[in-house]
Amino acid sequence: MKRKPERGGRNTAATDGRNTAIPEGGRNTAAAPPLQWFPGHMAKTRRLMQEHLSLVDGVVELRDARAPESSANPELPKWTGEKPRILLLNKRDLAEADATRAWAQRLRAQGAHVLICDCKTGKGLQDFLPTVKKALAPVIEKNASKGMPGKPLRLMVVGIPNTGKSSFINRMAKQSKAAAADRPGVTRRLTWFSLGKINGIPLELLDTPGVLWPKLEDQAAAQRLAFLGSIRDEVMDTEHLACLLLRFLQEGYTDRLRERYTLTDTGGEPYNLLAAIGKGRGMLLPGGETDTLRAANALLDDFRGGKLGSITLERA
Ligand SMILES: Nc1nc2c(ncn2[C@@H]2O[C@H](COP(=O)(O)OP(=O)(O)OP(=O)(O)O)[C@@H](O)[C@H]2O)c(=O)[nH]1
Ligand SMILES: [Mg+2]
Repeated sequence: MKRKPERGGRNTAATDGRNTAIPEGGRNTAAAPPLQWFPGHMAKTRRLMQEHLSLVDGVVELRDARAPESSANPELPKWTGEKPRILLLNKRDLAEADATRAWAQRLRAQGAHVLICDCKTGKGLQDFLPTVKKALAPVIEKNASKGMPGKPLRLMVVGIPNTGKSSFINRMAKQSKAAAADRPGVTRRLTWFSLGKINGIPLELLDTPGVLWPKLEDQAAAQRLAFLGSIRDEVMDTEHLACLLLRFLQEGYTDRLRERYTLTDTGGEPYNLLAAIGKGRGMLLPGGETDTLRAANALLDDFRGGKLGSITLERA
């Protein structure tokens, strides 16, 4: 279910003034604590995933096509070692097609098995089973040579929060069994799903909760993850985040802003632009002041839901 942000609910830090310094002349994009989100359940999942890796033949990693680099977990290569890895650039419908193609090309050149897909509609997933067959050919061969040709193939589905892991499994399993929703941290335990058979060999997928890593050192990447909704909104200053997104949009997507929010001027301080968006939408507080927190939530929801059109945050 889609959340309706409320005052006093989703992050109020920006409005009570405790969490951010408000520079003279209004809020800007300069001040905010570093973005971090590594709650206890992620630390636990990280441990469990490492333990389960010995049980699987390979890994399916989901990344967000809008930020294929920032949405990669840097710890993953260490854990997976030599195991086959299939990379899904998901949410293709929300990213710019030419940019996604360029990313796929670059990642393939590095030796990865890459698919571009939309797990909401299933677009691109017709290539998944053939890719598994190709990526796991050595495993299939090894099992056969050991006299176990029908040994089930097991893949662990991994990725940072909200990249569409559970949606992917639901699409492939052709049934809605894994809980999926438009917020990070929905899946809370490791669960096996059966996918039927490839050439008579059963295929099983392990759904895992989205994990980040203990310290988001690259704060520019962390901001992109926050824009995408992979960091829980409640731990951030929503207005600050919206201002950062506006600053990015001001650099190449002013047409989208003008169109979506019927603005004539899209320049200037992002906070003033945010206020203009709120004002244009009639988002007012009881005293008549513009409700910039509501405007911030609306902008972030619009971006995440593709209402501003397809936008890629980083280029290959
Ligand atoms: N537009 C679009 N939305 C998608 C796509 N794939 C998944 N979603 C949506 O993204 C949101 C997150 O999907 P989930 O499947 O719950 O993601 P997850 O990776 O399992 O998330 P966690 O369990 O929280 O880590 C849901 O609202 C999905 O409907 C896609 O290809 N395009
Ligand atoms: Mg999930």
